[in-house]
Amino acid sequence: MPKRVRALLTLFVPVSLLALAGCDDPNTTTTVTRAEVEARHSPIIATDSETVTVTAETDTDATEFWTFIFVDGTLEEICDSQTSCSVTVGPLSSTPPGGTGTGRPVNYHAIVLPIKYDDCDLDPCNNEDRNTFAVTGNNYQYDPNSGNYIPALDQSPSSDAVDVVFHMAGDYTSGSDLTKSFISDVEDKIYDEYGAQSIIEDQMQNFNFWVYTKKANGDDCGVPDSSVSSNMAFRDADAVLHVDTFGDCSIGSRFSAEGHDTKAFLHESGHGVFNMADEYDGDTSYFEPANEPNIFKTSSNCTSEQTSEGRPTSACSQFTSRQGGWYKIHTGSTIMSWGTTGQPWGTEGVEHMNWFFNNL
Ligand SMILES: [Ca+2]
Ligand SMILES: [Ca+2]
Ligand SMILES: [Ca+2]
Ligand SMILES: [Ca+2]
Repeated sequence: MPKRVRALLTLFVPVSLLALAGCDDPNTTTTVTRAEVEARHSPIIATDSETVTVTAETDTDATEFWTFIFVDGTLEEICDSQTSCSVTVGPLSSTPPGGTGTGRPVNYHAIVLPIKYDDCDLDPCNNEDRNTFAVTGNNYQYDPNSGNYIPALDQSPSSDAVDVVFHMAGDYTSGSDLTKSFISDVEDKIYDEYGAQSIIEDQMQNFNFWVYTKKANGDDCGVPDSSVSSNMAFRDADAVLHVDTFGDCSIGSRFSAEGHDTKAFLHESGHGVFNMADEYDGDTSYFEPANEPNIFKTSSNCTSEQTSEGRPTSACSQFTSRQGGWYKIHTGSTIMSWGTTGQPWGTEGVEHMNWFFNNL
């Protein structure tokens, strides 16, 4: 793009957006019914010596559209009718506007704007996604709040969103700072593990992800530094990532998982974030979730649910004789029977997940 055009757009985009939309073109007869954009960034938390790549994925039935990407208040990229649009910027300064301390939140947003359409069922006929992440000092120093937490992907009001806090267990490093490998593992959990489960990916806008700067204990289902209770009273779940491979578990809304890709993070999220019960026959503690349970404490609870859902009651079977015997309809491996990325939730699991997101 010529520099002059880019400069003009930088000045006039807010006004020109609407003026440019809906240009008459006798060669098109399109009606736009869908125009959505989702933006993401990498690294998930950037130091002030790293570049940052922002990618906007567009989902629209417009045949022609523009995608605009703004980072830190500046228009950085315009793409013409490309489903995926990305730009790399920085390194970005970690100096806050006030000039004191180290680290600051950085906003970016992507806008999709259909062009050359005849009708648009959307009002307005554009869509945007606006996210915030942190740029820190070289060792992940971040001073803007005194609560020892850093935004990794902050995108919705905490009162409406699932706020997941990542904690680094002591086996990542013997030093006192957060490490790049931990931050990279956090990014992997968000984009490549949650992001690979379509039910969660569809609801990604309803999550905020944070990193706590104080180290946690990876044992005993993950024990965060006790200061998190007062510093982040708004949080919904604590995920303690560790390097060593060992058996993980959850207690209430806290859980542990390997930082590398194992079954633990998704399965323990099923407990600690989504309040689902285990679906395997083993040494665990069974319970029937109050809403849309994924397992049942009696055969009749299972069969009456199937009857009310119009499914055959023959699907119900006892999957364990432990703790009085528990019942299920799932078959094969599921997230709550195992937890490998990409595994299904099962029919009752899907109903529970849908209930969860419908009641945020
Ligand atoms: Ca977003
Ligand atoms: Ca929340
Ligand atoms: Ca494990
Ligand atoms: Ca159900």
